[in-house]
Amino acid sequence: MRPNLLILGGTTEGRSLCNAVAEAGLSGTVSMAGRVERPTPQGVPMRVGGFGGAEGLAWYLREHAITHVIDATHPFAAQMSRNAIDACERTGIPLIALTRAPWQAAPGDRWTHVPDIAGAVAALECPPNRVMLAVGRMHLQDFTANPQHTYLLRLVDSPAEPLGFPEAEVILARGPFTLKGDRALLAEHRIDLLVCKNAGGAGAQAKILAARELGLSVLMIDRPGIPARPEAHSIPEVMRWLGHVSTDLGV
Ligand code: 3Y8
Ligand code: NAP
Repeated sequence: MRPNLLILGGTTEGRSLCNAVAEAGLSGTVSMAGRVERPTPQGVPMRVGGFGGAEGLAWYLREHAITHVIDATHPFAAQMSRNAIDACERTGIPLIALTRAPWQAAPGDRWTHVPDIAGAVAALECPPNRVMLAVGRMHLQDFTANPQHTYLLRLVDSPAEPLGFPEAEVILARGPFTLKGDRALLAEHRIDLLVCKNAGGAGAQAKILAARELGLSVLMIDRPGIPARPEAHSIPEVMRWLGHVSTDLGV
């Protein structure tokens, strides 16, 4: 039985894995939730949209004769990761997560850790600042609770409806981002405070490095918990796992 992979994508590392899978001549499909209007091509066939919970994912795995699942989703895509663990337990299909370590503060960094989006909103109950919200679109409304700040919002797609911030500028951009670009952005908008998720990886890290150089304060949103599952931290590690598990499966 030849390997037939399902890659749960949506990250820089996920796209790199898809390219490695294509180069290795392996059969695979990448799955996206459909959060943005035009997902970036990933080098392997793509499916878009939810599965219908863990049960729907288990059905998909059986129906499409998937032999391996690689969860390369973003660390904040915790529900998708929980469903992948559940569905692979139900079906007995091997699962590995391609994860990236959380960013760590360096000496001199001015980070305040908060446990979640609500913690970030609570921490913004403070005198007016010039705040860059680099948290995307899905949780933006939560931040309208603090209208006293002047916001810079970075989004992938143009907002479909008014965002509800009295003072906000929107820039449309899709990462991966660069240190030069993010440093110029933060300086040009005279940002005092950066709010971001601890995504890890390189694609979103530029803003952290730029904030460090500019001596800005950072509200760092820590990751949601995800149950234990096998993890890899590099593409070669996943490719070895595929080779190893494929041998076990006699493929
Ligand atoms: C649809 C698929 C690649 C992948 C690029 C990574 C890096 C650039 C940085 C900032 C932070 C944010 C956001 C971000 C980054 C990578 C990676 C990453 C952060 C795309 C993509 C999809 C999404 C969904 C989107 C979310 C949003 C989050 C923007 C593709 C471009 C803020 C996360 O409008 C919306 O609904 C956006 C939704 C989930 C979080 C949110 O709450 O809004 N990502 N991002 C995926 C799908 O449909 O399944 O088109 O490429 C992928 C990438 N975004 O090819 O190199 O690997 O993390 N994505 C965060 O980290 O805080 C931007 O502005 O500095
Ligand atoms: P989430 O909250 O964990 O997932 C919510 C539901 O969305 C899931 O239960 C599933 O629906 C569907 N879903 C999520 N990822 C999917 C995928 N790759 N393929 C098919 N369905 C998916 O997920 P999220 O935080 O909204 O993230 C959505 C996507 O954006 C993921 O691909 C993730 O990698 C990417 N992304 C997210 C962030 C972020 O900050 N959250 C950042 C960068 C990229 P069903 O239950 O119906 O199956």
